Amino acid sequence: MSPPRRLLLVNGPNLNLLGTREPEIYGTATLADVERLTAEAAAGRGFEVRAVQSNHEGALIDAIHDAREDCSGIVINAGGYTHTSVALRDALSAVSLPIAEVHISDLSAREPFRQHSYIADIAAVHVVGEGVAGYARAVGLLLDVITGRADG
Ligand code: CA2
Repeated sequence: MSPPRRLLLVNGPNLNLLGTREPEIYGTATLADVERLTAEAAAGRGFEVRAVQSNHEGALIDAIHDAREDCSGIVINAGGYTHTSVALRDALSAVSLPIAEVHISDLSAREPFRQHSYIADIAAVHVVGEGVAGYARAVGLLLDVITGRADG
């Protein structure tokens, strides 16, 4: 059976507030904009996207587990859980799907507590500090990994 032509897009806590606060850090695009541009990037390569956002760690973990059934990869901005959650990392590790880690802001230029990611070393793709456009680039790079394209 051929692998599913579907990606899971995961946005973690507080990303539902995108476009409403802190535009100097996160820009003015909304979560709906992010989900649309991600879906468009995937559609250009013949893939669809299932998008989930939650402020609850367990809901994110459940969505990641479900991806095992019908997705070929995961694009994730885990928000603050990036820097705290071993449980989210374990879920990502358990499903054995290729992962693209995205962050809207440039973590290297921010507070020390944002410098460590529990996801970074298990992700095949990292796109950080490119604003919401980074989600589209992450989709392209992840699909290169999934479809075996040599160098994008
Ligand atoms: O830069 C990113 O994408 C982050 O993952 C965003 C997280 C932050 O905890 C990470 O360190 C970096 C926070 C998302 C909060 O989003 C907001 C959006 C609008 C207003 C307030 C928060």
